[in-house]
Amino acid sequence: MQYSYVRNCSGSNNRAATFSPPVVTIPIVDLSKPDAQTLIVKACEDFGFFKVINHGVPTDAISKLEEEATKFFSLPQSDKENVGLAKPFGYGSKCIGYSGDVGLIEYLLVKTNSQHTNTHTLDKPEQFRCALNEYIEAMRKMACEILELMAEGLNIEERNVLSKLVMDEQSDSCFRLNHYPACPEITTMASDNEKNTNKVGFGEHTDPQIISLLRSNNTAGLQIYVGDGNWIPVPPDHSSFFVNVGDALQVMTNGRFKSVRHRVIVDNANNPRLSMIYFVGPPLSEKIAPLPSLMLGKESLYKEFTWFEYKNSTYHTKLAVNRLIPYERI
Ligand code: GA4
Repeated sequence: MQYSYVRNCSGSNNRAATFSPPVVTIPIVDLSKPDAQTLIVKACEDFGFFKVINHGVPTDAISKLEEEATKFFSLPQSDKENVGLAKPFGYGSKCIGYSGDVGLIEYLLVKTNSQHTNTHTLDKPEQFRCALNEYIEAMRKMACEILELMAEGLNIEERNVLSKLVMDEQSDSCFRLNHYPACPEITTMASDNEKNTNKVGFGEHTDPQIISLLRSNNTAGLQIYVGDGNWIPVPPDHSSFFVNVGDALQVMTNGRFKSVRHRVIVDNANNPRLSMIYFVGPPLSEKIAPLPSLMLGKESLYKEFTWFEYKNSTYHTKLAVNRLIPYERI
């Protein structure tokens, strides 16, 4: 079957072309199986992206937060804004970051080492805060497990070389709730590419952190870039998690793992999309450099930098920019 597909979405040529998209199966890692570590490493090398099943996160923690988030996003605009506008933490609507990116989205971005969200204007702030804390704790646990499996899969003796960054009290992790309102069908004669441009929920980007753990309701929208102009829709699965490799992990593995370019296209005529993402960031003072045990005489592809430096530079870029380029050794 021929599909009308969009080529070169990440830059140069935005003309639509008709061709068969590659058949890409998103890797699935069953955390309860002994081959999990091998599959994780392969998925991070091939896509920088995989789906996790049998994760052990209590269904109750997920549904409680989903319920609270749904209540929050259905509040009057002024109540949502009263929790504090995103700078970068807080409530944001349409505007993402400081460089003029916009999307069909509203969100709540919070730090995870101390709950900075001012929820006093909410009807039941305690309920929301508890649900957030319980969920974030479950994410921290899962992030540790995945990072330890990664280290094992990479044959690194120090099993906690990555997971210790999450456990560190100074870990600079954060969490975001994204709400993409249902968007009525665009009924113009626009090409698929134009329609995609009109319906950007969250523009294409890579995550700057180590890994990100994403869970959404059953509404589609997430797409990953697999090269050669091909964007692959990720079928939603509300009972699983999706893991993104971030820029920091790409550097720590000296380019062996790929930080995945992804975006959200809002194509949901009836159902809003709700996603919850935990971003695993190292302490601000942490040097981001290839792990010595992976180098064995090899040259680093990157100049050394701290997470503080990288994060700062990140906040002054547009979403779509490849933020690692200035740190590449030529
Ligand atoms: C992308 C990953 C996380 O959502 C985020 C985003 C951050 C923001 O929304 O404030 C950024 C974006 C993200 C990367 C480039 C900059 C910063 C918006 C933006 C344009 C919270 C993060 O850490 O980086």
